[in-house]
Amino acid sequence: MKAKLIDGKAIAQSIRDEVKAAVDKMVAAGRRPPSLTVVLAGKDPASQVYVNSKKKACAALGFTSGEHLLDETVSEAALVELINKLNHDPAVDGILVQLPLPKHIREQVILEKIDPAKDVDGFHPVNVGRLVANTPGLRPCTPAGCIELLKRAGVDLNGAKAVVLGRSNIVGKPVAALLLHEHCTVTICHSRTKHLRDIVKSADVIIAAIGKPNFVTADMVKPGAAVIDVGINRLANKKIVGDVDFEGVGNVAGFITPVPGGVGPMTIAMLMYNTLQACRMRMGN
Ligand code: BQF
Repeated sequence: MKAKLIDGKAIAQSIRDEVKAAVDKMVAAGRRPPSLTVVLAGKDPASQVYVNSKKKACAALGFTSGEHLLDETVSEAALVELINKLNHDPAVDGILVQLPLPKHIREQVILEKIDPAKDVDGFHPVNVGRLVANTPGLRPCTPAGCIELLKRAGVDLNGAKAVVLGRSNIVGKPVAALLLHEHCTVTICHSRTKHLRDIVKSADVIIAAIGKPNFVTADMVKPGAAVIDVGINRLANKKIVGDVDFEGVGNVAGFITPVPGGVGPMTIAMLMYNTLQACRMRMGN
């Protein structure tokens, strides 16, 4: 492999160390630590793993955490009622509703009920507006993690051509906005894009968030490009792979993230960072 490996696990650990240092200072000054409450409806095994990682991360940083495990048949009204209660609870800094929600619940209805000041996933329309306007607010964790990986690996974003593969509200659209604010020239490609391979080949920075194993191959990558793989795909043999052909692309790219151990750990680290920020903002600094 020619590319420099961007170690998401190590970078996520340094961010968690920075957050922990800030929490230790708060507590030494006599204040309570940040607190995160996670709401999980149903028993999706991947969601259960994610919720447990978030609880573990809270404990390791000295945050307090709460958990509401609801039956998958929970009504939209009952979920809204719980969120209202958490919105009004002064001991709760961050509220995270684990996605995906059961199919009978409208995700957008629920996300709009969360107090924007406690919206540590950054999905409330108010925080989406702040993201697009580039004003202070809580940023979505996975997109923010992608930017931190690029910056801490020393990738020069100023004037770079960035191509985002995928146009979801959770990754593609917000990461494109963040790259724009870092002064990239940004193109979003999706399933209807014409000449996608040529567009990707022109990129200095590639963010792959489409959910197709081995979608990005070496012939689509400009030599020296930085490749961030957001994909999490489970193959028939149970192996987890990203959207990028890691072996092939690793011989052409300048920087590449692995899966697992790339963007995934950053999502959790940025959630901890957002919870600290939400706590500080609510305490008035
Ligand atoms: C790693 C997520 C899709 C849908 C809902 C570390 C995570 C994943 C991978 C993790 C994700 C993905 C999370 C690795 C949280 C990231 O070592 O590669 C951590 O826990 N994630 C989620 O909460 O909801 C999702 C992906």
